[in-house]
Order: sequence, then structure tokens, then C-alpha cells
Amino acid sequence: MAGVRLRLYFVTSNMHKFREVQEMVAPHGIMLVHTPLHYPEVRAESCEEVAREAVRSLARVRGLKRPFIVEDSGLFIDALNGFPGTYSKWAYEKIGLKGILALMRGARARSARFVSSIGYYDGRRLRVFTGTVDGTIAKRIRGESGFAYDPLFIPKGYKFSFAENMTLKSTLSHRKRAVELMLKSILMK
Ligand code: ITT
Repeated sequence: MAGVRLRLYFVTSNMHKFREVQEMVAPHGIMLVHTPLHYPEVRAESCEEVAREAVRSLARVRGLKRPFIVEDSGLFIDALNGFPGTYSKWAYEKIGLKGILALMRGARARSARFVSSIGYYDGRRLRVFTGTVDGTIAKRIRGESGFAYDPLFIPKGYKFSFAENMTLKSTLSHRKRAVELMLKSILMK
């Protein structure tokens, strides 16, 4: 990449997340470096807390270059009292999209939100940036692009699921919003 301003180490096992964030930061001269380190995830209700604790534990890891980021995200469905929330990965693996649709059978209110919290650490300060996007849960699996819950999520004000329209996802996703907040903070110096 020509004109690299910053190398940013992204600790994640999820290449979908990695590629999404890479596309968002590259135009700003940030080279995102994939860092496949495993870290323990705390049990918490909010993505913000999970991301904060992940940074705290990774800050003690010798040899992990800085600045680094982690990202915790999830789908919070109102009719299910916020489930799967911070257990989104687990629920996706255990019951999948069909399982979520089955839990939603008969639910009138289908509102939900995607949340993304990026934990950032430069060796001095720990910062967490959280982005959200509101929407509704589709009545069936819609579209094939993206990953995990994208075929179920229809952002507010639109008719397509994220999996049916990736341009929609890349412009207004929870991750995009969290990345924008992070960029504002780290590039404004
Ligand atoms: P890490 O290694 O970065 O932790 P992960 O996949 O385990 O990767 P999380 O613990 O943050 O990440 O789990 C988030 C889950 O929420 C993810 O695995 C998906 O099931 C779901 N999810 C998050 N963002 C999503 C998105 O943009 N589209 C669809 N599903 C998403």
C-alpha cells in the first residue's frame, strides 16, 4: 500500500470482520495487519465490556505490536430480550438462522440492532468505540452475501437484508460506524 500512515494490528479469528475493517481503513492510509491470537472472552451483557476486557488481557501479551484493536459484535433482538447479543457467535453455531427464526415465530415486534465495539490500545490509552445499526429481523433467510446473521437483518428504512445488498452493509453497518468513530479519534491528532 502506498503512503502507509499507520500499521494497525487487528486481533481476530474472523476473516469476514477483518476484510470489512480492512476495506474501511485502507483509504485512510492504514494498513491493517491480521493477528490471529486467541484471547479469552469475558461473559458480559455488552459488546463494549467484552472488547474492553479483551484489550486489558491482550495488553499484557508480550510481543503483540501496537496499536492493536479487537472487535466484539452481536445481534440484539428485542423480542428475545437482547438474545443472542454477546452470545451471537455461539448461537449461530448452535441453532443457526433457522433456529433464530423459530424462536421469533409469532413475534410481532421484530426490531433488532447490530452492535460493534472496537477496543483500541496504543500502549498508553485504552479506548472503546461503539457503533450500532437499527433494523428488523426478516421473516425468512434473505440473500447470500456477507456472513452469519446478514441474511436476517434488514436495516431501518430499507427493504433489503444486508446479505442482499452489501453496499448497504458497507455504508451503514455497526462496524462501519464503530470504525468511523475510531478513525476520527486516531487520525485527528
Ligand atoms: P473474534 O475472533 O474477532 O472474536 P468472532 O466471530 O468470535 O471473532 P465475536 O465474538 O465478536 O467475533 O462474535 C460476533 C458474532 O456476531 C459473529 O461471529 C457473528 O455470528 C455475529 N456478527 C457480528 N457482526 C456481524 C455482521 O456484520 N454480520 C453478521 N453477523 C455478525
